[in-house]
Amino acid sequence: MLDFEIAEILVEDRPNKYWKMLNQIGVHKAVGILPRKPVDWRMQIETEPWNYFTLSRYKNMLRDNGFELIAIEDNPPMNNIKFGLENKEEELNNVAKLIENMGKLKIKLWCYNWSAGIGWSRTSTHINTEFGQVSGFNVNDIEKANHYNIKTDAGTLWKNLKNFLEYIIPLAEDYDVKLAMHPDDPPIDSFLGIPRIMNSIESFDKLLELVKSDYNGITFCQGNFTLMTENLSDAIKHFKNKIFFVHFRDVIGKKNNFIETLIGHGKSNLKEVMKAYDEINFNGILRVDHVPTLEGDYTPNEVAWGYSYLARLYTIGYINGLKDSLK
Ligand SMILES: [Mn+2]
Repeated sequence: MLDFEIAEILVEDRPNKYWKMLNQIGVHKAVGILPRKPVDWRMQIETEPWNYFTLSRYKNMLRDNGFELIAIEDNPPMNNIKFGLENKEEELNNVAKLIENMGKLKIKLWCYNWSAGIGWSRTSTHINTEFGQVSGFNVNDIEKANHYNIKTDAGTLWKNLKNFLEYIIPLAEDYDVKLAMHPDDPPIDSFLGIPRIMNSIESFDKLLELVKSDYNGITFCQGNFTLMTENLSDAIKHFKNKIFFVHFRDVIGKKNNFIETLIGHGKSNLKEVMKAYDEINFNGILRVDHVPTLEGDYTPNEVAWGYSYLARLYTIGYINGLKDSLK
């Protein structure tokens, strides 16, 4: 039976009319970020937004405006941890603080990634399509780009990930916060000279074996997993209850060259996808991921692109329709 919760990612530092619209179409849960916005007119930036007080105030702001904060999809700086550099201790302490404070505030899921150096990336940001402006990636566009100035290899990234999980999973268990690894986006072999390791079905199998725990799981970002396999619904059935969090989106193309799409226009068979979630009794958290910007739509200033509201509302309707069709 399908029993998942739709939660929307809210990146703004104050309520807006679209939050109300989300409430009106039945979305009352939120995935949050770390609230880094200036807190007063001196433009004083929140330097440690993983602290209890800051997270608590953020959670209250969401609560007072119709949303329960149930997940955080953001992290303190982690590059030193990922690369295994000497000054990683401070970063580890900050991640530990985040997990502890999330636990105290009953925010029970943390979405993180192991993309070292460079996070999710696109080579084009405003491609006009029949279904709005979308982002895309073409590896040819970065052929001549300078490489990142740190050398590492896949083995080192795996070793550092194992060390990290051995340190953080026991804390996550104590504080009842589930870890959900997001794939490298795009899931290519290396990016500007830095290997990527969370980029295949097999690599996620390996992640789950590294540290066995009910708190070690996956963010099933459909837009990435559909670039790793020809059969997205089989991948869902494969990972079963290790899928803690779903990013619902779609793409056209291959991992070296793709564009994002309005839901229903991509390469995945979404009806089969929803049936697969039904079959595994998915009861985690699901959010809409990147969407096209429709004409005149509003995209929060806090994010680059892909989070305009009208197409998100459209996608939620689409998801509810798929879900209802299985009742
Ligand atoms: Mn995603």
